[in-house]
Amino acid sequence: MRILLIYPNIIESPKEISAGLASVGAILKEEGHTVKLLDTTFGGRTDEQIMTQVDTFKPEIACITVATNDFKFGMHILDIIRERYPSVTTIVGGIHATVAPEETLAQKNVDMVCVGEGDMPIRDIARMIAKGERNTNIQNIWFKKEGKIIPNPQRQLPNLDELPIPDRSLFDFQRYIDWHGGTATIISTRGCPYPCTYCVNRKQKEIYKGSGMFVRYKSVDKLLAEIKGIKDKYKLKEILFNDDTFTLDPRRIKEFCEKYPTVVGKLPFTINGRVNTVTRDMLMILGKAGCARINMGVECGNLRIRNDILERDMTDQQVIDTFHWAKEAGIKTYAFNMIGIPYETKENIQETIELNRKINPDFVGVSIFTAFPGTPLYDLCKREGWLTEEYSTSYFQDTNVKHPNFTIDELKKIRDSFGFEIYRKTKPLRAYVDLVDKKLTRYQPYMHLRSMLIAAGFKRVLHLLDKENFFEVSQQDILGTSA
Ligand code: B12
Ligand code: SF4
Repeated sequence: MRILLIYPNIIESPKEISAGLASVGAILKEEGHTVKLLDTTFGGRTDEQIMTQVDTFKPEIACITVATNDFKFGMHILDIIRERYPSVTTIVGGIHATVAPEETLAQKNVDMVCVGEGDMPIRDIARMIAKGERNTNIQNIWFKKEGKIIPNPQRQLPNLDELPIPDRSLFDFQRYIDWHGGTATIISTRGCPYPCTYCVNRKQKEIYKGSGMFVRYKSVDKLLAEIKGIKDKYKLKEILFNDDTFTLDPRRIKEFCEKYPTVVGKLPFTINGRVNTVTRDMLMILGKAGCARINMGVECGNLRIRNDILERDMTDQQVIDTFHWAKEAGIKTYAFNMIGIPYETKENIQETIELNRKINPDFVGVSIFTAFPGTPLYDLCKREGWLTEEYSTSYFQDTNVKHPNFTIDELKKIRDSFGFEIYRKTKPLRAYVDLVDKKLTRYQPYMHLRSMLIAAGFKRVLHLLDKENFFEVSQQDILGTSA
């Protein structure tokens, strides 16, 4: 079958492949299908540009991945494809389809929705369509029949070692690596066990209840073979693990760190950690193996907001110690923060600034709290009447929450001077550059120019001029909050 995968990516920065589509694509290719990717990450977003690609392929199945921010654009792409190719079967997967399947299936040109991990479900769907069969009993797949939704239960979650290696060749992966100044991304686990109230993992855990272990790891040997394969095929300088929380299993980390230098060699890597999963010993081992940076969530300096509202369950001392140990281990640190959290006050934000000053991270990121569907904080904001719109299309520039204690302009102002406030005493040059950059990033043409400059290697030039890597700070900022 001719299967078109669609990545309706619209965010300006950072630019990364969809590991989900790479996984789904690998399965489909293994099954012998002809697979092509339509990727809007680097442009080509007009109807004409999209249809030119579609026309050269003439798909029988269109598979799209959607997150909340690109849901509307993704649905628009399906509309224009369906208009010219009425018999194409359309399947929607990804995080938004998983947390909002009814809404997704209610869209005019959506035939099926994949709830949760799609590796095996897509294999079954493609087999069924290829045989010309009609069966609405496929686990994970929700169908539409005579205007009614037919849900199906979840299947057991797959063992990651039994899945094929994600097919990065569907993407122009070298272009992504170059855009990131030589960084290749990889996922080595799926799932995160923590209950943070703003994160979709909590909902996913609920959806997968009874379907086996939610948190799964690629075995160290398989993972290293995958990294080695990427290193041999592409030109890169660094690996970025996009795992939600890389530091969950100390024994696995130990094995990974023992083998990484021998199998992969001297290739620095960045991970996401969660303060309460990281020990001093672990950081020492990671540092020796080549871990160049660890990203960790601080989120809020106020204990009540951090632990009761966000359910982060970590003390100030834990945060301070962990950032300190990372420095001891020679690992750069990146602190994720949020402002505009429900019930937060100006004093609480000041506490966040104070805590960041204490830990003095090498990089700092802050985002304005956005409520994502499927999370307890989304339900809270909805109940309280704080949602300005269901979804925010621009997580970085805007929020869908109207905070009772702040106007959106106030929050933007605080966000723009957040880095400045933290670094103004310790790193004044970086503090001022950060301030200017932040003020400009609200203008789309600047964001565009900035993306182009990063892609053209301007970041490297800036690094030479400024050892404090200020530009990196603002770029990473846009990643938002994770572990
Ligand atoms: C890497 C990453 C990114 C990368 C790549 C994004 C991408 N599209 O893959 C970049 C940096 C671009 C990014 C940007 C953003 N991200 Co992000 N990101 C992640 C992260 C950490 C890992 C994603 C991943 O690779 N997972 C592993 C793969 C294997 O899983 P998957 O993509 O879900 O795919 C599986 C299934 O969903 C399904 N599937 C997926 N697509 C399809 C399609 C079909 C047809 C089928 C059948 C199945 C299927 O099968 C796949 C394999 O099992 C996740 C957290 C997470 N745990 O998922 C956050 C996450 C997806 N991001 C999030 C957010 C908020 C953002 C931003 C909005 C932030 C911003 N600053 O603008 C943007 C939005 C970009 C976008 N539209 O995706 C939220 C999304 C919440 C939401 N409701 O949308 C998440 C869930 C973080 C969180 N914990 O809350 N992100
Ligand atoms: S915010 Fe981070 S630690 Fe919390 S559940 Fe999500 S990925 Fe896990």
